[in-house]
Amino acid sequence: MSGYERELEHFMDGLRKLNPHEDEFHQAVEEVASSVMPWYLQHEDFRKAQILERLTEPDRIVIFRVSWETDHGEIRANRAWRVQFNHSLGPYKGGMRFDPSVTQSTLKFLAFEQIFKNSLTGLPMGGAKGGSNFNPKGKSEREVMRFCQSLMTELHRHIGEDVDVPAGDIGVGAREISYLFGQYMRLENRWSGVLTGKGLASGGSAIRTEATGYGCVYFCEHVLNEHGEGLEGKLVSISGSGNVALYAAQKAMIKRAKVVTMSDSAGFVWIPAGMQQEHWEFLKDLKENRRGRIGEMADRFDGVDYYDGKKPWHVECDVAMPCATQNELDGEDAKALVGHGVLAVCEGANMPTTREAAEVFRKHGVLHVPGKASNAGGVAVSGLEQSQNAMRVSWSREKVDHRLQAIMTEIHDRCVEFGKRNGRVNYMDGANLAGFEKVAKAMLAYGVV
Ligand code: NDP
Ligand code: 2IT
Repeated sequence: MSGYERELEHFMDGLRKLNPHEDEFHQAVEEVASSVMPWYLQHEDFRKAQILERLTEPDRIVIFRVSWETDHGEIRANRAWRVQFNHSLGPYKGGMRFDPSVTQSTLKFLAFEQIFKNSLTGLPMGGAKGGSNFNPKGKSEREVMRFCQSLMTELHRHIGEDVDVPAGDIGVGAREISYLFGQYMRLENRWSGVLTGKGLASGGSAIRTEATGYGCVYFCEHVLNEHGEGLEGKLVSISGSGNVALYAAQKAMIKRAKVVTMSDSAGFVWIPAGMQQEHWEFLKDLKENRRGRIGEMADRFDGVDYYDGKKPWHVECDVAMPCATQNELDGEDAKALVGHGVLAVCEGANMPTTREAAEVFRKHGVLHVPGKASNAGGVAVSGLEQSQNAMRVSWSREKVDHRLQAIMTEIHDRCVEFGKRNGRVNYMDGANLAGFEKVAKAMLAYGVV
């Protein structure tokens, strides 16, 4: 074992002891610590200041009960959190997730990732995440509204446009953000850019809906170009059919790539000839308006096959874009992708690959981009929404898209600067190092706080 590995082991042992039963949080920290430990060991001033130890302890976590009433008059109580992890670079910023699988560990891992993602965007944003174990599936409009109002009745005292600015994530889209924003205004009697992802009529930014998926494809194009390839004609396998997946698919189609899969939590569809506009429109309506299952696509279209209970990673592709959820792509899936000669994996979701999968990609030289780089377009446009709200202006689609493309290019440049070795870029190390260094420098400058 090398000195670096011993230090990493020692650090991770301490973190696990301090945060028992938080596997996802351990996984996210280990991924960052593995990349930055050699740098950390060489920088005595940062070590003495215990920057890594301090950066893995959240500033605070707010935990609260959300009581609400069903349409039948039954009382329900859910648990909600806001993890305010680090605000060295700006006000806390990060989404809210509503899903029955949400635990404190999930939100700590997501808030931790968000610190470095936000750092990479170059915009002044700290890292946070929140959410609840509430399941929006099967709930009526009014039930979702009452839940959002009850949640905001507590959350409003912990957020603010210069304090903490939540947004959407799994289970939280424009509908939920509007209910949350409406209740915030009722309680505070003032309009401010306290949430992002708002509707266009209520101060939202153009392109925010599309930003994560579009940004992921812009980034992917840079990755391929950097290594002598292009996106046109490539087979792209996407998982998920939510906000990120839908707009990744749309932009990939615009770039003339062939989108061969999409999925949801029940199964996946394979479209060997590549997704067409009519498929995309059907899927968008199915997921956004009818909240149905993806299997319906196979009933509606010839040339679309549905595989119940399966993940898309065993189908042939050149590029994989996991856009559903954490740890959705495991070691076996990674081996199947490598077997088909996958060139690049660009994460639209946060930490969608398991440790084993990441190791398989590393061993086989697959260009593996962590979400904190490739999915940063969403929070970047959230940052632009904050600027527009503060200035009381609204920019055109063209202007925001232009800024988004420029930010994704800058993030790619940073990954190359910090991660290029022998003509190939290690995006995992590049993103982690570039994101970490900026936060670490800010923390060192602030002294012992
Ligand atoms: P949505 O709620 O819009 O969509 C989530 C999609 O993932 C749905 O297709 C859902 O299927 C599927 N899914 C959810 N849980 C599972 C699971 N356990 N197994 C398989 N599939 C699952 O969320 P988003 O598109 O907003 O988020 C997707 C990912 O992208 C998340 O990791 C999120 O953190 C990340 N992300 C989101 C950003 C944003 O701006 N929204 C920004 C950056 C990252 P079903 O329809 O069956 O529920
Ligand atoms: O994971 C993420 O970056 C998001 N869910 C978006 C966060 C935001 O504040 O727009």
